[in-house]
Amino acid sequence: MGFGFKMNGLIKWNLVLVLFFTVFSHVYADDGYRLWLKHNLVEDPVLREDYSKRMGYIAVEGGGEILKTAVKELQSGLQSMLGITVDSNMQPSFTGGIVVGVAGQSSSVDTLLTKDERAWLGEEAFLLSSRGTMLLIAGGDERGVLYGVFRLLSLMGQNIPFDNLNISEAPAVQLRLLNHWDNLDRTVERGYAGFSIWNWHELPEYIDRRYVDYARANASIGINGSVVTNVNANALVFRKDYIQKTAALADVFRKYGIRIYLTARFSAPIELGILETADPLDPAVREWWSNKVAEIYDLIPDFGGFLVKANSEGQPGPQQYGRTHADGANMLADALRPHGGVVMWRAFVYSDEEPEDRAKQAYNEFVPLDGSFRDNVIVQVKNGPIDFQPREPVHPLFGAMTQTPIMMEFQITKEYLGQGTHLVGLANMYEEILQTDTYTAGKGSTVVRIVDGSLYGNKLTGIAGVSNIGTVRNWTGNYFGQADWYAFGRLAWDPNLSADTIYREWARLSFHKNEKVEEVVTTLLRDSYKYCVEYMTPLGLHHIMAAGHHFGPGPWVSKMSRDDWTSVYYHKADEKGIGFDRTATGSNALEQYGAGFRKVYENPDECPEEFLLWFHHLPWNHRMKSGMTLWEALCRTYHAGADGVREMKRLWQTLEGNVDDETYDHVLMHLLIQEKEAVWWRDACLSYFGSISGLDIPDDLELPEYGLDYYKSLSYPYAPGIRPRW
Ligand code: GCW
Repeated sequence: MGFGFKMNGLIKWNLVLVLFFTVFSHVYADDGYRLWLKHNLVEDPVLREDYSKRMGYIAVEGGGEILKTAVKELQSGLQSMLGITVDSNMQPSFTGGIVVGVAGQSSSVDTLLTKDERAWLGEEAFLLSSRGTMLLIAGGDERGVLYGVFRLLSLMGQNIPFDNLNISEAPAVQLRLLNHWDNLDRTVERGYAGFSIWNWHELPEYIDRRYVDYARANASIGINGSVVTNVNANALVFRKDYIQKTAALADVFRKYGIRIYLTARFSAPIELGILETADPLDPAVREWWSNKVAEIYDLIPDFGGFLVKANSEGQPGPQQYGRTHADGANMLADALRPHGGVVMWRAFVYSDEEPEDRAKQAYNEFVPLDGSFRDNVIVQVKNGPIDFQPREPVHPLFGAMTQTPIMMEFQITKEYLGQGTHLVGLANMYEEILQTDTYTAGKGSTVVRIVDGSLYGNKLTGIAGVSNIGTVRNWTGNYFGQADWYAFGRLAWDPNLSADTIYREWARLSFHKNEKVEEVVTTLLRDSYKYCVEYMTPLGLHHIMAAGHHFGPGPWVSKMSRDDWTSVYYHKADEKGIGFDRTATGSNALEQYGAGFRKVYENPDECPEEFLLWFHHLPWNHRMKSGMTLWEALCRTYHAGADGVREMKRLWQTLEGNVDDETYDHVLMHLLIQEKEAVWWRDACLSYFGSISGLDIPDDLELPEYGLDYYKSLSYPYAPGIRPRW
C-alpha cells in the first residue's frame, strides 16, 4: 500500500467511487432524460456509509405486480446511489436491512407496525420509518409501498440523513392525473416539447422504453392516472385496434399503479358509423356506450374512465339534443359504473350566442345542475374562469356546488406563460390558487378543502394537470419545465405543500449536489412567476395575447369570429381608462363568489392590486396604494417584470462551471430568448396602451425601440401549433 496509511476495504472502495465521480461527473453532459430520478452516486462517504449500513438486505413477502416494481426500483436505486447490490430474498434480521410490504399481507411488516399504524394505513398510504438498524417501508396497498420506495430514494437523492426517519403519508385526493392533449396524428395541442410520446403506429407490439420511464416518473411523484388523448377528441380511439393499442399502454402503466383513461367524443356513436344520433336519452345510444365500455374493460380491466369536453369550442355534446350536461355525463357514468369507472366532465364551456361575461358562463351553466350528477361523475374545472391566463382569480365554481364533486384542472404546459422558452415556475401559481379562500361555506373554505373533498364531504376527489411533455430527449423541451411536472405531482399528492419546499426538492434532485446551485435554482423558480405576470399581464390584465397560436403580445386584437376571443373584450381600454368591471356596476361576476371573497375584491381601493383590472374598470389617473397613478404603475410593473428576467439571467450566469455545460448553455439560451420576449411584451403592450390613453411612458424608463405599427406587423408562422402561412 503506497499511501503510507492503512485503508480498510470500505474506505478504499469509497475513494475509488469518489475519484470516479469527480473525474467523470463533469465530463458527460446531462441530457435531462432521467428527470428528477438521476440517482447519482451519493458522494459524501460518511452519508453513503450511513445509508448503506441499513441496507444489508431487502425482506419482502408477497408479490403482486406493483410490489415487484417497488423492489426492482429499490434495488436499482441502491445500486446507482450507493454502489451496492442488495438481495431481495432475505429473511428479516436485526442487522440492518429494509423490510418491505403491505400491511396485513406481510407478517414481518405487521410485527413492526403498531396497531394504530396498521389501522391508519389505507389505500395508497405508506409509512417509512427507521426501526433501530432496520428500515420499514409499509404500504396500505402495493401502490403505497411503491410510493414509499420512491420517497426513500428521493430522500437519498437529496442527501437527507435518515436519523429518526418517520414519514407517514396518504394522498389528499384520489384522482391525480395527467391530461395529454395528444392527437392521434401525434401532434400535441399546445405542446412545446415535440410530438406525442404515444406511437400509435407501432403499438401494441412495440413498447417504447419511454412508456416505462414515463410511468416511473409519474409514480415517483404520486401521479396515478393518465388521460392519453386530447379533450378535442377523436372517436377513432374507440375502434377495436386503437383499444388494443391503448391496452398495451395500460399494461405498462399498471405495473406502476397508473390507470389509463380516454377522452370520449360525444358524437362517437354517429362517427363510428352506427347510429344517427348521440342523444344521451336515446336507448340505442345508451346501449352503444355500454357495449363500447364493456369492450374496453374486456381488454383493460382497470380502465379508469372518460374525460369529456362537450358543447365547448365546437365539440359535440348533449345540448345539441336539448339535453343538459348532467344528462350527458350521467349516460356515460351509467355505462362505466358496473366496471368501476368514472366520468370527468369538463366545465370549460362558454357560448358564442350568450352576451354574458365569459367569466360567468360556466357557473351559470353548472350550478343549477348541482345534485343531478351520478356519484361516479366529477366536474373538472380550470383554476380560473377564463382560460389558464398567467394570473386569474379562482374559478367561482370552486365551492359553489355542495353536492357535486369538483376537480381541479391546472395547465402544466405553458400555453400562456412563454410556451417552450420561458423559465416560469408554476408551483407558485398552483399554490396561490389552492390556498385561496373562497368563503363559500364561511371563512376557511379554501380551494384545497374543496378539492380534497373535506369541505362538503365529497367522496370522489381529483386534480388534473395538462401535460407539458413530448418526444424531445429531456421530455419537456425547456429543462425547467420538468420542475412544473414535478410540482404538479407533488401538489396533487399533498396540496398543502409550499412552492418553495417543492422547488428545493426539485433543485436538489435535478442538479449535481451544490448549495449554490440549489439556492439559485430555487430563487429562479420562485421569482419567475411574478416576473412573468408583470411583463405579460400585470395588475389583473388578461387575455391580451396574440390570436390563434397565443404566442406573444396582442392587446390590439379586435376582430375575431367571436368577441370573447379578442383582447379588447377583456381590457376594455379607451382614452379614459382600462379594465373589466366585474362588480355590481358591470358584469357582476363577483356575485358568483362567497361574501367574504366579494368583500376583498369589490372595492377598488382595497382590491389586491394583482387583480385590480380583472374586477375593475378604472381611470388612467386612478391612485394606486403607492400614490402612483394607474398608468404609471402599469408602466413600472411592466418594466419590473422585464428587469426581473435580466436579473434571472445574471443569477444563472453565476453558475457557470457549477452545472454541466450542456444544461448551462441550454438554460442560458432560453433565458436570452425570454429576456428578448419580456422586453417585446413590455414594449408592445405599453406602446399600445399609451396610444389609447394618450399618456407618455415616464422618462426615467427605457422607451420602446419601435413604434406600435411595428409590433402590430410582426407575424410568427413558426409559432408552435399552427400551420405556417404568409
Ligand atoms: O386554452 C384553450 C386552448 C385550447 C384548448 C381549450 C380547452 C384543448 O387554447 O387549445 O383545447 O383551452 O381547454 O379545451
